[in-house]
Amino acid sequence: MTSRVDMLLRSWSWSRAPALFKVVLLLAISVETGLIHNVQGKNYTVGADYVNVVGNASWTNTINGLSQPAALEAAYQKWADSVNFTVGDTINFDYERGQHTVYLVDTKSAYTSCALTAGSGQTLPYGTPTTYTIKDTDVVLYFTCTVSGHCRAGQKVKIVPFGVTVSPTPAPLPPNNVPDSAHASSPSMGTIAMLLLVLLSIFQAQSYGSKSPVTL
Ligand SMILES: [Cu+2]
Repeated sequence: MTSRVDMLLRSWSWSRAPALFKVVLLLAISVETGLIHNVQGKNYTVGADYVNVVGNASWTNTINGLSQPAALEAAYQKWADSVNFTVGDTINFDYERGQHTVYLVDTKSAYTSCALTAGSGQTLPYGTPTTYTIKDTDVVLYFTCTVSGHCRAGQKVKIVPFGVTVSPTPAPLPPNNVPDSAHASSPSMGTIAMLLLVLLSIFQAQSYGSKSPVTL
């Protein structure tokens, strides 16, 4: 089965490939296989597209300015269930400084009852946005806000990293809910590069084979 393509590729050797090409190819493979991707992690904004807010700050104690505790908590939980968090992923809490806080609660009971006493957790330092990066030791993360009444108003979210927490009736995700790094998917450059590399390895082995035996 010697095609014209086969003959063409036989004349090509990996060892003769330009160094830059090899670097690009290996980089593409690293990205595609997740070696680089996992180190960077993905960014997720809490409540994005699930919690309707005035403005863009989706870490809030109201829905469109109205207090709706049950609906707000449910919306945050739906958002959390729509994401598969893993190590290195960053959770963004988007809010105006002074309006809210991000409090990582130690226990489920403190989270459930909003009993946020001293020592029941820790406040994350403010940032634009305030962030939390998932660690490999994380099991369940309980987040809420320490501003008076906000926890009871439904400003709380439970995040289970690594868990398969797909909601039974997944809401359709608007395009802008997709994390940035996920936009560049489908048959990507990395996939194509990988196929090329496999092909080249085979043909290189064949061309060596004419001089000395090579086992694949
Ligand atoms: Cu708040």
